[in-house]
Amino acid sequence: MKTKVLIIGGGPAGLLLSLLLNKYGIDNVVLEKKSARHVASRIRAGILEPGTVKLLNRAGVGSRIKKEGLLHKGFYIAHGDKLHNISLEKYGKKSVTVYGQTEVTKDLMKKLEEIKSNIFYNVSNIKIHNIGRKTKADFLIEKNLINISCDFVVGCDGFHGITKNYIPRNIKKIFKKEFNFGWLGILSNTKPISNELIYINNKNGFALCSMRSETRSRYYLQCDIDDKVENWSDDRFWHNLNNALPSEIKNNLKTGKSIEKSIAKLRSYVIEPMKYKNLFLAGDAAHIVPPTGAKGLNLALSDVNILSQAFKEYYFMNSDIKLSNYSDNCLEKVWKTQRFSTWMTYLLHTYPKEDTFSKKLKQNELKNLFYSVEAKKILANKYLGNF
Ligand code: RFL
Ligand code: PHB
Repeated sequence: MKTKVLIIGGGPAGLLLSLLLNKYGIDNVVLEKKSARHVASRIRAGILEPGTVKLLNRAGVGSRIKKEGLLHKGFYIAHGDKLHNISLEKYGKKSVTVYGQTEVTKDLMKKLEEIKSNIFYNVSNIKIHNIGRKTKADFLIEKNLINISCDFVVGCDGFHGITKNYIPRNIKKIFKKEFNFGWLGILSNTKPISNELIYINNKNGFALCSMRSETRSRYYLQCDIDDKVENWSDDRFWHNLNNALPSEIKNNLKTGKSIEKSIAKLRSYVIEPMKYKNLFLAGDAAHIVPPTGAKGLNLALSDVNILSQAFKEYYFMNSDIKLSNYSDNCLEKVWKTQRFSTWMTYLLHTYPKEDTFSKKLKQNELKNLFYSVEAKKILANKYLGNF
């Protein structure tokens, strides 16, 4: 087999890259480790920035987002039993769209199937050879060994992928920070507590009331780093969430059986550079941000947008300038996003062993946010993706 761009990983980043390259007429192949069914059922992100919606529209997968996505003109921060509204419309003149990553993934898979693009699922043992020139890869599908040669390899294989290991140790720099806590998330077919998201900071730590539709809710609670899902019955979850809510909305909480429950450890991670010879990294393969600002998916798709344009310029305008600048271009936004997501995480969580001085500083910063128009303007614009 032969292709121009070999994409490892068929999550949202890999699928969108494939779709954009197909749109430009650039031959590509996607290799995904899991089954199509598994990929289409993972529960992850929920918030799309306006720029991400525009990009998905341009790729031809915007119609269901337009029909089913919920436009949110703002969100709330709850602190000290009070709800404070952060208006995206007033301070940033735009809205975010609530539309699950699961649905984005399904839309991309459907479109790629329609155009008969080359995606292989259940692939294992991918090995890449000769990075730089005459690059080849081999992989297994149901015990069959398949060889493929390509011009470029793109690692869209997420945080646990293999492609980043092909950047030599003396070239790559890794910047990482583990937060000493996680998010316990549940999904339930219950009416959301509010028509806008509520980020909560109170004495028990962080909680988040989010949603996937008008009848499906997504809630999170801060948990210990090594807590286990088995420790959390639905009743315990609803009880603790209820305790975290400001009094004025406690009565609105509709509880029910959870249809998914999982724990995500919070971490920040960046690899520099995001390219090595003809190998490029995009999305979670190159960077992880803590989920507090809802940025991971948006950032992953932004990388892919930049990379697809660089390939277009390479194949149709005979220029590799954008490919050469890919890493620097992406990293600028990556670090701005890290700064925002780390700040939002710091502001809204209770850190283990936080001293009273740090707690006071945090309360003061939250107060400043609620009463300063300038501070709200900055937050609203960053939440909208205007860095
Ligand atoms: P993915 O989605 O991890 O996809 C990687 C794909 O690569 C495959 N793979 C391999 N394939 C072949 N060979 C191998 N050796 C492979 N190893 C792995 C995997 O099976 C998978 O299909 O990365 P991608 O595409 O870069 O997408 C990134 C996003 O998934 C991620 O950034 C977001 O989910 C982060 N995130 C959020 N982002 C937002 O923009 N808004 C949000 O509201 C938001 N909420 C969240 C989040 C992440 C969370 N968790 C789970 C940490 C909420 C949570 C709880
Ligand atoms: C979600 O709905 O999963 C979600 C929403 C906002 C965040 C993170 C996750 O900041």
